[in-house]
Amino acid sequence: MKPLLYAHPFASYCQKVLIALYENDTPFTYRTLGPEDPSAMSELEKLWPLKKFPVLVDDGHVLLESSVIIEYLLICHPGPVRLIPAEPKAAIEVRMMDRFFDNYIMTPMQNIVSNQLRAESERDPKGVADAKATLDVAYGWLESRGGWAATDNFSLADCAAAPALFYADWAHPIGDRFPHVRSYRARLLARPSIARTVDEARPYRKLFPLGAPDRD
Ligand SMILES: N[C@@H](CCC(=O)N[C@@H](CS)C(=O)NCC(=O)O)C(=O)O
Repeated sequence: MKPLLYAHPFASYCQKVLIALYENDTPFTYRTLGPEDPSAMSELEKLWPLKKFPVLVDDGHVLLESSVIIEYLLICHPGPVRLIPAEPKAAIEVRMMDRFFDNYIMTPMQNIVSNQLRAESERDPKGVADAKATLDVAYGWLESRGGWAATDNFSLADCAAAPALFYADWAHPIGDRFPHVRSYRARLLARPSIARTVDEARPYRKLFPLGAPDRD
């Protein structure tokens, strides 16, 4: 049986896992979440009451959390692209950067986006200002490291970075003072597995509450 992935093409954490699947050409069944098929969301809720996605079901196991799902795939459905280096210290660096992209790029980006989805009376301008400030510090820290990899040693951290930087640049543009981060984002978007996730999400851009920019 192929693994079953509950996901939506426009959702950033789902793209993170889809990139890993596409990198290794891993066969899987895509259970698309969305209003067109409410039964998929009911199934997801039974598996994971918090209804966060992606969720992977494989061989009787329910896997939560994008990073854990990717680690699981590397063990149970390995392919030519290792995504986590065998060398332990290099693996720690990759996991650290994965946490960086999730916690300090993806999270503030999601905060800005979810604020915009709320009713006007429930919006939180201070929360948005804080999220933008966090993004600027995070962009600056990444800039000081020269961006990240996106090379032949493509990794879990690049899987996390791609959707995080993709949407963060829409929510709070990566300014000219961060040229390494901008070029890293462009390198990521040129990679076939990532370009594929961007293309698959294109029909849903109208869902982006800030208005998707006419680029990328
Ligand atoms: N830490 C989780 C985050 C998952 C997450 O926030 N997913 C979003 C979609 S990108 C979601 O479930 N949104 C719906 C919701 O929050 O109810 C992971 O790494 O998988």
